Amino acid sequence: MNRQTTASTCCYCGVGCGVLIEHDGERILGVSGDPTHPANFGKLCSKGSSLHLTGDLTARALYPELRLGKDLARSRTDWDTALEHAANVFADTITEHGPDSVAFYISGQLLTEDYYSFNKLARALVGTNNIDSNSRLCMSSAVVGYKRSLGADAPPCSYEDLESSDCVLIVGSNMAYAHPVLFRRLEEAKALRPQMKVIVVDPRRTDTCDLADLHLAILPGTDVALFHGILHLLLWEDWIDRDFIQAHTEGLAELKKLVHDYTPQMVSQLCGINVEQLRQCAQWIGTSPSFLSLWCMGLNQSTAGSAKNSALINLHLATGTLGRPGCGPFSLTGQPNAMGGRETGSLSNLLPGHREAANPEHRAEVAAYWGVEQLPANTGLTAIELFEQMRAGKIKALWIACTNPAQSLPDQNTVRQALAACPFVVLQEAFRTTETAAFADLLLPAASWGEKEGSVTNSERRISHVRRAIVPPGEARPDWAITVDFAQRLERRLRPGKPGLFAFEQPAQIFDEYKQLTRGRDLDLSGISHALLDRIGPQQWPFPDNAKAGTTRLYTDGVFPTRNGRARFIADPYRAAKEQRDARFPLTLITGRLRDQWHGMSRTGTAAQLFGHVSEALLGLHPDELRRHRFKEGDLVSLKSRRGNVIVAVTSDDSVRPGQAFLPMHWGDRFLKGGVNALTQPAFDPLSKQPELKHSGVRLEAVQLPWQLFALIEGDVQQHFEALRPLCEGFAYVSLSLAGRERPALLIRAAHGEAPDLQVLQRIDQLLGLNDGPVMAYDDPRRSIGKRVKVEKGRITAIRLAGETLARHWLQSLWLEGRTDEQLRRWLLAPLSAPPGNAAGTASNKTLCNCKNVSESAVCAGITRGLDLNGLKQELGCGTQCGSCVPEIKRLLASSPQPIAISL
Ligand SMILES: Nc1nc2c(c(=O)[nH]1)N[C@H]1C(S)=C(S)[C@@H](COP(=O)(O)OP(=O)(O)OC[C@H]3O[C@@H](n4cnc5c(=O)[nH]c(N)nc54)[C@H](O)[C@@H]3O)O[C@H]1N2
Ligand SMILES: Nc1nc2c(c(=O)[nH]1)N[C@H]1C(S)=C(S)[C@@H](COP(=O)(O)OP(=O)(O)OC[C@H]3O[C@@H](n4cnc5c(=O)[nH]c(N)nc54)[C@H](O)[C@@H]3O)O[C@H]1N2
Ligand code: SF4
Ligand SMILES: [Mo]
Repeated sequence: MNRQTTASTCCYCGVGCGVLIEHDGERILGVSGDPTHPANFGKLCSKGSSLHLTGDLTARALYPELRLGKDLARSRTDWDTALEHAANVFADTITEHGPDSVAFYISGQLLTEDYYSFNKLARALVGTNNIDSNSRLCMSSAVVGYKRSLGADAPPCSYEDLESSDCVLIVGSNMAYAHPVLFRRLEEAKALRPQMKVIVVDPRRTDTCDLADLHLAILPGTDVALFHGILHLLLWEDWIDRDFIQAHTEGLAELKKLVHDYTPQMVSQLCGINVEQLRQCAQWIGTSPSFLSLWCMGLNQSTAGSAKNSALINLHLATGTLGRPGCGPFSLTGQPNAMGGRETGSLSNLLPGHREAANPEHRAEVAAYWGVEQLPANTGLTAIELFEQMRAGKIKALWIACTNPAQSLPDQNTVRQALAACPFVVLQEAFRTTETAAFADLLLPAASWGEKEGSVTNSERRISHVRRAIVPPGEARPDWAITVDFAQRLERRLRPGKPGLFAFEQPAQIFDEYKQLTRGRDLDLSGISHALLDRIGPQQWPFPDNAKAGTTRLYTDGVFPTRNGRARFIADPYRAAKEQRDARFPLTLITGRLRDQWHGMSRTGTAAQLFGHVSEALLGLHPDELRRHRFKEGDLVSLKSRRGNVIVAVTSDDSVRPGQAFLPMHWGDRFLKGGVNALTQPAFDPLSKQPELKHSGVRLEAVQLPWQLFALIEGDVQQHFEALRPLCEGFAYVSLSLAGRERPALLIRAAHGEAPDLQVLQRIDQLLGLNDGPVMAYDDPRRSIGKRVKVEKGRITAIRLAGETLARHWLQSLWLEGRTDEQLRRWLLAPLSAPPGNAAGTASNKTLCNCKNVSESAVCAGITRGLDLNGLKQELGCGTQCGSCVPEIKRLLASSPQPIAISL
């Protein structure tokens, strides 16, 4: 076997870590951190280091598939037929209904070259601004924040600022989970300089709080009030930088008038924190020599997202903490190339090179460069508006690439109606398993991580060359190649005889064309090429022609890219989140990320070990809230919002306050019937149009679902998933997950008001292989209770419990340990369903450390034996590789009674 290594980047978060892909040209065999990459210096988190375990080929889209009617199934076709058909439909639609009757919905996970091709296709060839990206759900408030306050969409900082800062404010970001390698860097910096102050502002007590000297658990949505309250104190105490304000800013007078009213008392009440905490926070921000802020979705995903961003930047302007080491407002980008999307202008209101679609001069510049007469002046639809218009029948053809809107957009009932109503939906996807795939008339298989080449920009403006390691599987093709091929075919129909706009054969050519559109602009990267990146490594823009190196920090001279060179204080008043708690919906639902899962889980959901940390969809409620509702751990409840409802199991979670509930964003309809976003709201920020995914008003209702099902089956997980999931459609509650490591298994939990038809159960048994062979079974048809366990070579390989499922944890642990014993036989043959002895209710043991496969119970046992963090690391190995579990181990250490030292 010819083992090789290719240096590339991780395809998950915006930290943009360098990875070394080990492969044989056809298969990826392993990954490790690239020690030379300046984003991570060799480190990877639990997601990055398990990349080679994900991407199960059986879940991949391998061939183009087409259907010619909504009521038909898609069938395999070839690329030529697929793209000719798409070009005909798009051309006919544009001719008949105009260019704005079609739209493109793309993604922050595309490469810069993919983005640029799509953008040129939509604006120059089709002639529409209906091209928006999932970054609308993610970064668009940060884009507006930077532009309004500083004049350009440019994060001014570098990762090294995390190391040199004296005061770091982490607000609306759970870095420990969402940007883990950067969080490791901060942990190390604080260990070296414990005097560094870390403040975390988050309604929940997350793992990120583990590093905090101060945690402000503000009420959801109250950030603007908090920032204004801090500024009020900064002004009052004179903790401001008058020289900086005088020389480099404008607008403080107006803002001063506004924040005058944000007294500590009022702010502490609005935010639900105490005045001392507020004062402490303001003091550290105002008196530390350097101040850095890091933020993410807790600020952006809000109906006040733009105001939150600017109110935070106000604090930097007031204290002059910008443009120097350890300082600045640093927006953490979510997706690996959210930045590239912004740079290439891939939001409906933007154009390449940080230009505006609404600006006639900008349009003329880009049109001239592209060699077309003009670019469209009509306002393009943003994501939420796009799906609303689609539902109303205005969008006749939609092209989706690298995003899963039937999982990730809010108000899924509307979104799914829109997708169903759209006459022609094209989906360019790497995995054929997503929720959106069900709506696709044409499915185009895309090459994915490790299989395609191009470039990405990470949170610190650093561009990396993404290299291909292996050939794409089946007939999958790189995104840019699909887009360019389609564009060439559409060109023949829409611009016959005119010179081609898409003569690209290599991604490097696309990059070279694109970069000229950045020349002379704030992000000037005209000096960068794929070849240069290969020579001198990843670089931070701006990097103009002839530059020797990239730019570490922006605005070091205090000159901002505004009309008069001054940064602007923005005086937006605090506005509460849209859905406040009320009598009908007394809880606020907060959504966010888990440590080991990525979004809709098309990739991470194929690796059983990534379910070890959190194994199923659980709604977190404060213990008091559980008690008030008279729910027990694990009870199924109906969670209702104004838009939809989902049945989900509850768990006790004291990291949220009473009155709040937390549900991870990852569970779409595939893994949890209905999916999280059936509940969330489409209301958006007036400027950024970013929806308020973080907060929705909800209520809990008890449900009577006495008939329960539990099934476990080893083997081809994907095949079982596809066969079994549709059979569960009729049940009120369905939750699927994976478990195990060496022998992965699919797990299903379902519940319903009454027992289903016998045939449904028989079908399920048949698929589980439980109708014949070495199966132990007990059925009590009178009580609709049945248990079946398949034992092969002394090991359990399949389980099905119907009626009730009290023994599921016990059976699952027998399966995991590869154990069968006399107890199992006796239990199986008895009418009793509860597990024997004290095994009752044993919860599944969660994996804390994914890299070293160390369970929570092993860590707890170690703590009881008196081990400290180092002892645990040495003895169990946990936390020694990626470090993602360290905050949690520390929390366990802190919460367990310390062994009493007895001195004699
Ligand atoms: N493991 C993992 N990592 C990821 C991703 C993933 O799917 N999985 N996705 C990537 C992407 S695209 C993104 S955008 C980032 C997201 O990264 P983050 O934004 O850090 O992650 P979230 O968990 O969505 O939200 C962060 C926190 O905001 C808090 N919050 C909610 N409401 C408010 C509020 O009103 N104010 C404040 N101050 N805080 C609030 C939540 O409690 C939550 O802890 O993660 C990236 N990294
Ligand atoms: N409730 C709630 N909802 C949220 C959020 C939240 O915090 N709460 N966060 C929002 C945010 S910040 C984001 S960024 C979105 C993310 O939402 P989505 O964009 O829907 O998330 P993904 O599941 O990452 O979708 C990317 C898709 O691209 C596919 N893919 C992977 N690689 C490739 C490739 O190379 N080419 C192509 N063509 N396809 C590929 C994957 O299989 C996957 O289906 O979710 C948003 N939705
Ligand atoms: S922090 Fe983790 S998920 Fe993010 S880029 Fe690095 S390895 Fe990938
Ligand atoms: Mo995101």
